[in-house]
Amino acid sequence: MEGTLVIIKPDGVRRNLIGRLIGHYEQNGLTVVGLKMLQLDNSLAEQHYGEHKGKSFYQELIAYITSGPSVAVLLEGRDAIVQVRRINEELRKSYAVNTTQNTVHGSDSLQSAEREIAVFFPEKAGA
Ligand SMILES: Nc1nc2c(ncn2[C@@H]2O[C@H](COP(=O)(O)OP(=O)(O)O)[C@@H](O)[C@H]2O)c(=O)[nH]1
Ligand SMILES: [Mg+2]
Repeated sequence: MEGTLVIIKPDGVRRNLIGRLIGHYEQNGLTVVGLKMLQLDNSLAEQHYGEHKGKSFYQELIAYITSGPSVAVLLEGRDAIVQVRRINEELRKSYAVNTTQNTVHGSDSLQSAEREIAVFFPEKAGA
């Protein structure tokens, strides 16, 4: 079983999409094994999005992701990382507000998943 991190971003929470979004992952055979609502502060946002530091959209991204509560979801399943990236493409087509406010995050590789799970679910990391 593979683990991956999803974040329901502030625009998804604000528009009451949490249940619907998580439903898509569950309907595709993925299992929720961790779930927490939190508002990212600057330090956590910079830890999560550090790879983008210096890019033109970085300040906007940090301001947005800290603008309201998010929901971190730890999902498990066969090929969970690739599956979630595919599901997120479809979800963004339906729900994204714009390039920044794109509703969902998903880990993009095994290395990212391990790093991100350790950031948001330290109690479950390395499982
Ligand atoms: N305004 C703006 N935001 C961006 C752009 N590229 C990425 N973002 C935001 O930054 C996040 C992280 O970017 P990236 O890791 O490349 O995309 P992801 O892995 O598909 O989420 C995206 O989900 C968007 O919220 C861009 O060109 N312009
Ligand atoms: Mg990314």
